[in-house]
Amino acid sequence: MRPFAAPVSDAGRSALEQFAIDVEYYLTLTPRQLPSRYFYDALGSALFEAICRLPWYGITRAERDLLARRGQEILAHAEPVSTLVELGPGSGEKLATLIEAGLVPGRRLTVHLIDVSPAALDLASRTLAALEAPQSIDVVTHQAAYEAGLEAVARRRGTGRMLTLFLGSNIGNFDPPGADAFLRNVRAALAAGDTLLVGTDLVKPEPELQMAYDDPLGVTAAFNRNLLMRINRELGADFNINEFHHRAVWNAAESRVEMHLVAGSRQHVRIPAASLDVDFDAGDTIWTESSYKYRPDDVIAVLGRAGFRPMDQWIDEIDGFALTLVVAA
Ligand code: AVJ
Repeated sequence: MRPFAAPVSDAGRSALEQFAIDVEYYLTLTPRQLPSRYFYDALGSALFEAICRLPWYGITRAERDLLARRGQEILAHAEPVSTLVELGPGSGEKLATLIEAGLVPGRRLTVHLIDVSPAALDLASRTLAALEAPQSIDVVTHQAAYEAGLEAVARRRGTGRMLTLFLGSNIGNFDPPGADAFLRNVRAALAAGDTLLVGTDLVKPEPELQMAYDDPLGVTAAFNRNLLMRINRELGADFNINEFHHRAVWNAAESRVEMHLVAGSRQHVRIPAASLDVDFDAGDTIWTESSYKYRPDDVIAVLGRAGFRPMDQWIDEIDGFALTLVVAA
């Protein structure tokens, strides 16, 4: 196996300039918000990896178990696969699990990893390099947003079938119109016959969702509050972190867990790099994340609207998690 890095990055603004622009825009909305994609600086990514090991957060474990137990079946449906693409590979462990579970020996495989974080791309590449695979695997990394990365893959893909992975319930961060639009763009970057595997957390009893997003160790709280640390560090702001508290709520009407940061006292915050001053009263909130939860049929429906036909669905009943395999129609 011979991984090589070929970063394909977005042109234009620097990531820091974009962060400042987004902070200015989202913090002046009503209600105040911050985009959840900014959780993942180095510390935020490490905190997320810790969340994945918490006994109360079942997504990662359920998905890994399904990939290990059903990987062979999944890949058999998608055959003959010559290209694997993962949107947001994280540590690369889930991809490695799938490859170990059932790739055809001797088959040449190209893996494209798409992520905005160079650290994630690095880690995932190394995980794949360490894999004892029965065939040679070429790894191509794309430091880009999912859609831009997929377009780059579409331009340089070889012949043969492509299986794209969108795992970890990352789709849960899109609101319903956003999920529709995103999946249509994914479909547009694929060829008919290509397959897509989507991992989705399922609607489950509220106490379980509450524990998953407000764990007794406070790791999720730290993950949430780290966003303000990042704004302090990168944009020169002076948020008093001690005075912002983590809150997770299940919004049943919208089928989503929301995370908020709640000001514990009055606070005047300066964010120089975003040319912004914000006043908080005690109890004021910043909405930092939505994690939409699906029913198994909802997943098929949203994928159907985007131009995919269902092939199979595997469900972990204990943790309430689904892997859904569809084919581009
Ligand atoms: C990575 C977006 C799937 O929504 O469950 C974990 C992020 N937020 N705990 C999720 C997260 C709080 C996670 N996703």
